[in-house]
Amino acid sequence: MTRQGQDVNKKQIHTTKILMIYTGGTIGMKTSPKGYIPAQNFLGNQLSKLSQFHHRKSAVKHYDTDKTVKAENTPVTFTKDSTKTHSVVTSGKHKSSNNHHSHQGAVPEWFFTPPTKNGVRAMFKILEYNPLMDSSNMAHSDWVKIATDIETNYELYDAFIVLHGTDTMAYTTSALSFMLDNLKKTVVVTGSQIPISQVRNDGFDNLLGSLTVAMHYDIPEVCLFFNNKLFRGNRCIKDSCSDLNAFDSMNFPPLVTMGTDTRVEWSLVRSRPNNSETLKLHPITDPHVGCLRIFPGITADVIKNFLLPPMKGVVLLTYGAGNAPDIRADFLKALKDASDRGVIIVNVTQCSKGMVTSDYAAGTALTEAGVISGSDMTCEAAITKLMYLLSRNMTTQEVKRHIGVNMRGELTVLTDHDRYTQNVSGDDSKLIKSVSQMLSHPGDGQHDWSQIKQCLFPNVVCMLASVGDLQEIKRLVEDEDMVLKGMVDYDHRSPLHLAACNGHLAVVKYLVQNECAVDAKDRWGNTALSEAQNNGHQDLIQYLNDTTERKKKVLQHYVSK
Ligand code: ASN
Repeated sequence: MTRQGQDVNKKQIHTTKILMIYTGGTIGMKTSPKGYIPAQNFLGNQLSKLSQFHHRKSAVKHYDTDKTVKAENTPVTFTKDSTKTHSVVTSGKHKSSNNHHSHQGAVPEWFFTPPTKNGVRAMFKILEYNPLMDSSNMAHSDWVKIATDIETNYELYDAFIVLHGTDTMAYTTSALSFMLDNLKKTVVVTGSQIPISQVRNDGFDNLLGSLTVAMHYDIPEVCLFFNNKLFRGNRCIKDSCSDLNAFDSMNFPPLVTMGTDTRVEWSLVRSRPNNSETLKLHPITDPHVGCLRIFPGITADVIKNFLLPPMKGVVLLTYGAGNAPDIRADFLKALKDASDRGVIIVNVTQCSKGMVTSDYAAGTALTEAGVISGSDMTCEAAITKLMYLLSRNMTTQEVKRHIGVNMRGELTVLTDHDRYTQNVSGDDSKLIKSVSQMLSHPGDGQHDWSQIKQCLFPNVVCMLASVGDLQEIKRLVEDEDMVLKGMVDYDHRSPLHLAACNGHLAVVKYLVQNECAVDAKDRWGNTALSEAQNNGHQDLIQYLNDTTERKKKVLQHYVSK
């Protein structure tokens, strides 16, 4: 999965070719009496002076040894009078303005980073849009332009970086994720809160981090890089306009975290499409969607008017786990009338963490009014998904069905296994409630203790599995009639995950024999096998692989009967 190069000492350097699409945003802005403004031909010039982005020695060496680059691209000149036209193919809506004469000095056509310790370096070109934009000016046609530029240059580059303003970045990453179907290359969108032109800035690290990801790893997704983290693009929100840690992905962990080491959560990365087809671009052409945040006292007239034509799809931002006033007949009728007319209404929570569930009657009433659950989608993902689906040639019923489908990793679909494990999990909230009730009514013994036991046991067994105490696990199973099947802790980690992670083969064997599911995934998508692999427990890898194989054979036998 990596593009890891060879040992640098052996001088075998792997070069990753990257197209950097520069749309605007703070990262490349400069100061003016009115505040930061986008400046044409400015960022490339800044980068060319920074050796982490443009290492002249690497560039010269490259041209001395690699003739192919010369052949397939217009030659680079590093002199002031470069007049060569850029060989990037553009979608043509805006002018591309790189490699120009500028009062700032010449900008190289190709930039070369120095090689990393893994023997990998990037060579990249900047495709600068003209005009550069503050991202608050972006419209769906701009997303289509970016997607078209990726599509047009898809075969020429290994990976793509999009430089973008932060204000609407999460909308763009979501929209790109839907439009770019069958994506097999890495697309990283980044920007900054402070321009690179300032002495203290976050643009430098964000850009270098994005380059590091794009040059080393094959992550076939549209991602967003910010403050040392790579997120899935359609899971992010901008949640701070002042912190450098401006983005978060509350319902899905980062794909990559950079500290002194770089940690890639491969089990979370979407698999590369297994086909011989190339990228397919499905442009967003229908912007007739809206977003309505409910609040106490919102009138039915406001809702009715909001849902009038030309509105075709609406993201309804509801309270908590997808709740809305269920005793207000006028409110529900306004939604139902619109839904019956074919307006698609998607339920997304106003909370930044959590998902729409059917736990409350106040949520179920919305379902009865024709509102569809958006699960744990961000508002940005839900809006762009609606636009995308409405732009495809689909019936209303098909659009409705696709809202709940996990198309690009944008939402969580609860499986039966998840639902089952929720009932037997050591969920903290249930535990705390039981303890608090027991403390209030100590005399009421038997009932409270059984509840507490039910909540505590999964956590206790997980702890015992992680320290390898097989004897105590056996005792609990026998004395307490405990069922291990489906047991998980608050991170959906089963005792099997913990035993595998810590290398306890005897415990693992016992748990498997007692129906702990080998293929169960924890909150981050890890299985017992991936835990054993990540921690180098060879005996366990062998055992779990054999078990999986055996299970497959039994299944095949069963199916063929
Ligand atoms: N207004 C800027 C933009 O979105 C904000 C930024 O990039 N930090 O273009």
